[in-house]
Order: sequence, then structure tokens, then C-alpha cells
Amino acid sequence: AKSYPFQDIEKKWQRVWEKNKTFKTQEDPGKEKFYILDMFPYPSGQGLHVGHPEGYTASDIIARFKRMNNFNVLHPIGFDAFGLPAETYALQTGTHPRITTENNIATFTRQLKQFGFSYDWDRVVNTTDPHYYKWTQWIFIQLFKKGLVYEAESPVWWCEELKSVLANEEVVDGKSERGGYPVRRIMLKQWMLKITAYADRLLEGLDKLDWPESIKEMQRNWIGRSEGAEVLFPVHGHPETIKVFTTRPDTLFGATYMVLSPEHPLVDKICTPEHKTDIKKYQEEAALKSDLDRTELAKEKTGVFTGAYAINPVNEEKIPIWIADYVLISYGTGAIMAVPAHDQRDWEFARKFHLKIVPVLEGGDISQEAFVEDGTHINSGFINGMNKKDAIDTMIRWLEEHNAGERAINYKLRDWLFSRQRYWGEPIPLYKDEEGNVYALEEDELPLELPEVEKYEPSGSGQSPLAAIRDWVEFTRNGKTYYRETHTMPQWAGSNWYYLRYIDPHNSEKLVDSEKEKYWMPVDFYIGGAEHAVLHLLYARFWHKVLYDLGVVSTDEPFQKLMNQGLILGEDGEKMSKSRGNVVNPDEIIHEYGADTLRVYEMFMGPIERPKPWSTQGLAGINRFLNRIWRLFIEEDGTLTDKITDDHASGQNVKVYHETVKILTEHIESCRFNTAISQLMVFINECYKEKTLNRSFMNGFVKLLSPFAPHLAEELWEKMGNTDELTYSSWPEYEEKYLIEATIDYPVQINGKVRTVITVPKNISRGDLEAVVFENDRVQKYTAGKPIRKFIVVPEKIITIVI
Ligand code: ANZ
Repeated sequence: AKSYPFQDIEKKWQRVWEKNKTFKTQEDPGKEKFYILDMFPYPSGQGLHVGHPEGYTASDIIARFKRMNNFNVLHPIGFDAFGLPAETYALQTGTHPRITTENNIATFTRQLKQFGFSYDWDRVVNTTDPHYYKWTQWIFIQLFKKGLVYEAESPVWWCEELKSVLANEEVVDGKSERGGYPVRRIMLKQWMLKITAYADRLLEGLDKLDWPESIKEMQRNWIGRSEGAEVLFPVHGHPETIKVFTTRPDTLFGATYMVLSPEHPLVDKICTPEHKTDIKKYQEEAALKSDLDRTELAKEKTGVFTGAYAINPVNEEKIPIWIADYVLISYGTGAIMAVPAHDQRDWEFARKFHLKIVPVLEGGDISQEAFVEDGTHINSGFINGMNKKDAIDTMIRWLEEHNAGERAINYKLRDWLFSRQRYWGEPIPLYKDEEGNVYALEEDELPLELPEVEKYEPSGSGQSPLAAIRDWVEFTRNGKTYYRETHTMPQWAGSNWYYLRYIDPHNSEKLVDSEKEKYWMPVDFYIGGAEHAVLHLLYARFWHKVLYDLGVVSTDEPFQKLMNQGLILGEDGEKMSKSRGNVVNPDEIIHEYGADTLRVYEMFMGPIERPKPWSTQGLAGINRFLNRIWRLFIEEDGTLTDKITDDHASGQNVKVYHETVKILTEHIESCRFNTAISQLMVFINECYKEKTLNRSFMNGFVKLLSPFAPHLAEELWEKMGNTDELTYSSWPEYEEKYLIEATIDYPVQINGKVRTVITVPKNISRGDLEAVVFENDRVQKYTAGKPIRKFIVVPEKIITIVI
């Protein structure tokens, strides 16, 4: 069968929307606002893939639905365009990353417009635009002024292939996340952001957010707050002490040895001469392993004795000090007291190296494994007989009284390594004098623009390509020479705050106007990929809280509600990738079936949050459905069918219409798009059974269809003779009275036994109810011919008959 003319229709309405600026948004204090945000794309050279329109269609449905429900809707889009691929491409071809980026943005814009997404195109932001990154730099300076920026020599991941330092998050399974290249640890001076200062607030803030519980839990684990104590162990025959962090100070009497991380600075000082060689060798091996490799529970424990001993402060016992890679330098103090009876890692280590295992809690069988549960303390002097909680409190008090330790809270969260040795990023707006004093640029010196370079190749020494441009790096002021920072910001910087710039994208005086910010914030609904659970979403929350403290924003959390769309897999059920050859190109689908088909199909594939495989058959099915809609309304010659009449007495199924309105309303609100579409199908099937169709129902249907298939809906809306704007028409309402009536089930008890259950309308009169009951077969069977002594109705509960 011939398809409806989707190509003409889609182009036509995209032109109309563009010309009329249909989706242009302005503040309107008279209307309730709704800010619906997409995670903006990285404009890669490959163009959009079919995963993008999944979340983008979902948010577009919500945006269109909210407009029709009289909300003032902010629905913007932009580009997160700094980052490695453009720079890698520049290295290979010599093309300036700005050119590559501009081309890619043009492609993405064309593709996004083809989908008919209802963005306000006058608010587009691009993180690589100096007018934009001026404010990224401005925020960085505010952090600097608040003391949240510092420089530190720290162990960092160095990737030889990418010639760059990587953040922990960019290292996956001991390889670079991008490219999968080997990485190793080196020491380098880096700019750090003190996100740890906000750890508690980042934790507490989660409780009031309407986010998937799994994402909140991932953030909680990432922050990883642990309560416990720091304990000091003197080193025998040395002036040094070893500080450990433990969550179980109550087990101190069971600490039979200590472990330092191989990188711990004390190792070299306390190690005895005869153990030097072994220790050195072990340290070198450990440097090559990733944290994950080192801490995985299943791994066979390894370690080396240092020859030194520590003194356990509670019992003065001399205990051996080892180094082992299961203790990480980056967590706690980089050293532990080992309690093999009650910690499984320590237990395995002690068994392997024949170290003492002393139980200090009753229970379990420590010849088999560590006993990690609560119990009564034994072998523990002044805490004997106590449970875990009391013992912890008592021990901490003892440690504090004896200057041997104190209560402590520890976080897994590390400060954020913020320097990159790359070209294509925001320059860090700091500079130094000859003495190494650090200064921030003044606001009127921003933006600090990226200079032109001849070589994009980072210098292998850990310096960025900017370091090679002498006349950019050095400048003199009042006869003094200064040196600019040559590292750039990580890609997260620009995406940390873009949702604020959409509110006021052209403001050259301020990051965002306060009145506008108050009107639009917080983001009511944020839709994007679950891969951003911890990094982007945690960093953005951190900056937002800093801006809140500065009075720049009025809410302390940026994103009130969050939803993650599931991955769209290839037809083979595998993740789409070029190497598997299972990638679906949205341009081709749009050409063959139209954007509306692709939109509706992606929403119909299954629950939005689930991963789901692509199906070309499913796509064709949706295309048939849209054609069925078209043919129901439109005759062969392109005119509206004369089945549609104003005759309200026509036989069309009133119930199905009102049910459809109800289901669409509720299911769009709760993002059950697939079941909403099923109901549209039910409605269309019913229509095909009718001889005549009610005009107001059919107009209502077009409105219900419009968030899903906006081009088709606009065309039908026009053909129906409507002259008002579909986008801002009001969402259909349903009337309860037309829905399947509410009923109630009454158990009928006869002489103490329930014999049947009858279903009756809720608002039935007592007389009618009695009549219905005695007409019932089962009731007749038990009562036939016998006099009724009692007939009792407990309203909405039970009916009792006594004979
Ligand atoms: C003694 C002890 C006894 C421990 C016991 C546990 C159980 P969370 O909960 O993750 O904070 N630890 C401390 N620093 C470490 C490091 N740098 N590398 C590896 N392990 C480290 O874990 C805290 C516990 O992990 C600490 O408490 C310490 O072992 C270990 F029955 O101390 B515990």
C-alpha cells in the first residue's frame, strides 16, 4: 500500500515551526513553569545515533504535553563540544578542532531538527564558544576565591598513548576509558577541586530528590561515608607513628599485625636493610596494578614483611608491619591495623603468611573464615562483654583519653583532579609570578581565549600544547613577568552548569539573571543516560551548591527529577557498535519511514528505562499504524473523510474515547509511553468499526497523538479545519461518568457460609441490590422456597442472609 506523504508533511511543519518560532520561550509570571532538560550531546563525527532520539523523544513528549496543559515550558538543547575526539582528529589531519566542532554541530543541528523536537533554538549553547566558557572560567575563579582550588603533587593516571593525565573515572579496568590504552601512575602537580568539602551536603541532598533509587545509591557509594576512628600506632625503635583509619576500633585487641600500602611514605624509613630488596621489588610490581586489580576479593593476597614492628596501644603488644597491595594509598590513611579474626581480607592474608589470629568477638568459626558479625567482645580488656556499638564508643573514648586516636569520618570521595594536558579545553584562568604565587584573572579579563597553536601534540613531559606558545604563556605587567597556567579544564567543566545558561544564554553581564533563574529553577525533569550516574551528576551538584552558597542560584539542588532511558541495542541484542556492524543510522530510517515513525517506534519498543533490542519489523509495524491513522482521516484524493460528522448522536464508542484520554494523560505523566501508544492503537481499531466518527473525539485524538507524532498530528489538525495552534491547544479532558462504571464486589453469606460474590454498581440503591441478590442463581439455590429471616447489608463490605 502507498504510504502517507510523510516526507512532505514533516518538512512542511518543520518549516512552519521554524518560521513562527513556535517553541520560543519567555518568562511568564502568570503561568506555572516547567523546565524539561535533555543531557546535551557531544557532537561527534559520527552524527546522531538512534540512542539519542530515545531520551530526546521522551522529553519532547513531556514538553509538548505540558504546553497543552498550560505550563510555560523551557525545553532547550546545546552542545558539549570540548574533548578529546576533535583534538585527536586535529592531530591526525591538522584540522583545527574548532572547524571540526563547527561542522559536527551543524550536522547534529540538522539531524535534531529532522526529528521535530520542540526546542527553543534561540537558546542553544555551545561549551566551546568563548561567550559561554567565559562563565565556566568565571565559576572556576569563584571556586578559587572560596579556597576550593588547590595545587597538589599527587599520584595520577598517566596514559602514554593519549599523552595525558586521566581522572580515576577515565580509567576503566586499568585502561583509558577512551581508546582502551594502558595507563600507569606517576606524580604530577595538578589543580584539584575540593569536592570533599561538600561530601556531607552532597549526601544529604540526595534524600529529597525524585531520582531513581539506584542512581542515588551509586552516588552514596561513590561518596562512601564511613564512621570510625583514627588510631596511632608507635613504631618500635622509631620516632614515627603509623596512623590508621578503622571502622572497627572495637576490634583493636585483635589487631595482630599492620599493613602499609606499598606507596606509603613510611615504608622506606622503617624497612630494615635485609628486607629492602624484596620491598623495592614488591613496590614496583604494585605500581603496575589498578586499584580494582589490587582490591578484588577473590584475588590471592600478596605482601612483604618490612622487618619493623609497631606497638598496639591497647595492650602494648609488638606486632609486625607488612606492606601489601590490598591496602590502597588513596583511601583513609593508606595504612591499616589488621584484625584477621574479623576481617576476611586480613584473615586470608594472615592464613597465607602464618600470622596470629586472635578472636575478640564471640561467634563464628574462625578456623574457616573471619567472623564479621556483631557479638559479645572477648579477649578485649575493658570492653569485654560489650556489643559492637557500645564497644566502639567506649574504645574511642579510651583512645581520646590516652592520645592514641580519635573519632573520625572517612570518605571514599577524593578531591577532583581538574587539570588536563590538552589543547581543546577551557584555559584555566590562573597565572603565577616568578616566586610561584598564584593569581586569578579579573572578571573583565575573561574570557581567556584559547590561542592558536601550530602543534596539537602534547609535550610528553605532562605539559599541554599551550606550554609551547611562549608569547601567550609569558606576559609582563608593571615590569614583572608572569606565567599563565597551561593546563586546560576537563570536559566535565562545561557540562557542569549548562542548564543555567539556557535560562539566559545571551547575557553578557552575568552568568544568569537572578529573576530569570528564580523563575525557571530547579530543572523539573532531567532525562539522560545512566552512564552519568556519578560523574556528571555529582560534579554538577557540587558546582551548583557552590553557586548556591555564592547566591548565584536560588535552589540548593539543580535537578529535581531524573530519569534514565535504557540502551537501545542492536537487532542482535548486543550493544550497537561500529565493530559489530549493528549500528542503525537514524538518517536512513527517517528517509525511509519518516521521523514520526521513528519517534513512535522508539517509544513503543518497551518501558523507557529498560534496555531493548532494535527491530526492523517493529519499526515497519509502527509505520503501518501511522498509515492506518492517515487513511482513517484522509481519502485517496487527500481530502478529509466525510465519515467525520458533528452529529453527537452518532454511535461512536464514547467510553473508548474517554478511556483513551484518561490513559494517555496518566501514562504520559508517568512516562509509560509504550502503553500510551497501545491505547492510541485501541482507539484507532475501534474507529475502524464505526460508520461515522464524532468530530470532537477525532480532534481530541489528534491532540493525544501530537506529542508522539507531531508532524502527522499537525497535518490532520489542519485538514480537520482547525485554525488555532495545535501546540498550544488545550489537552483533552475525560469525564468519569463515561468510564467503565465503578463497581463493588459483595460476598453473599447464607447462614454463616459465603456462597457467592456478586458485582454491582457502587451507587446501587438498597432496593435494587436486594432484587439483584435474589435473582442470583447461587442465592436462589440456597434460599429457594425458604422464608428469609434476615437480609443485612454492611455497605461496601458484605451481605448476610439468614433463612
Ligand atoms: C580494622 C578492621 C577490623 C576493619 C574489622 C574492618 C573490619 P570502609 O567501610 O570501606 O570505610 N581499610 C582502611 N583503609 C584502607 C585502605 N587504604 N586500603 C584497604 N583497606 C583499608 O572500610 C574501612 C575498613 O577498611 C577499615 O576498618 C580498614 O579495616 C580497611 F573487623 O580496620 B578495618
